[in-house]
Amino acid sequence: MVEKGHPRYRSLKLREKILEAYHKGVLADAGIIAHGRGEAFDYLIGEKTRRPALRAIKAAAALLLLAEDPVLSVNGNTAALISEGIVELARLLDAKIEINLFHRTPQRVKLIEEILKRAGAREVLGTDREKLKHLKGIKSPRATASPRGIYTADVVLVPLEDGDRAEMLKRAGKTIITVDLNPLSRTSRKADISITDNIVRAIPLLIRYVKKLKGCKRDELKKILEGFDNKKNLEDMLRLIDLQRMRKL
Ligand code: PTJ
Repeated sequence: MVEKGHPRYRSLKLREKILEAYHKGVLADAGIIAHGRGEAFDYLIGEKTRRPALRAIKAAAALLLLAEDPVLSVNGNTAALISEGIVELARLLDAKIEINLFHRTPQRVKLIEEILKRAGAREVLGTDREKLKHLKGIKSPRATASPRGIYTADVVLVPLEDGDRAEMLKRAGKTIITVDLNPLSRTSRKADISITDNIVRAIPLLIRYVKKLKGCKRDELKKILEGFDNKKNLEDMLRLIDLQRMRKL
């Protein structure tokens, strides 16, 4: 039982959630390690949404609203931490939700589908009832996609994504948004928009921005996107976790 006054209260509560999901079989073994890596980066950024992340969230909201066929990709960690948020975001954007697992097993697909349905999802793509296709003929188990989802999507939100998969999505011509606490990861560097923030903070903020920008004209949304530079934004984020400077604090 974590005490509310504990300085790591929120972080420890997330750990409990992750461990519970792991014991239920929702998470891949590697999901725990990935969470630990995320925790370390979260600690370094001060466990709060920093300005560059907010800029990326605003740009992501604009891009998702401009998209013709947006898809929200869900893996084990995302389902364990923020399934209700994903479902609400999909509803606001009229986007599809697709299960996309790096360590895919029929049992995990089933459990994640149940979680998403319980969270209110009407339809979940990427299950074993569908015949998945390979992105642009890339014959890799990392390149599978639902023919009605990621395969035909123009914009894909892929939180906590593995670098190989992110590369394949780019090779298949997708515009990708990621949420990844590690600004140095291959995924953060490959993505068109990288939100360096904890997914439990980023998705509610993304929902807020989508609601705020929903009434904007396409030109206004395009202007927001034009003013966003992902490389510069990642550099700004890295400067925030400059350890040399932190030591002097
Ligand atoms: O459920 P599966 O089978 O699809 O597997 C999912 C994992 C996460 C195991 C798989 O995609 C993987 O191995 O990912 P990586 O390569 O470890 O990358 C995950 C990234 O997410 C790392 O850069 C972490 O720092 C980051 N991360 C972890 N937890 C969070 C996070 N980013 C944002 N919010 C978090 N809560």
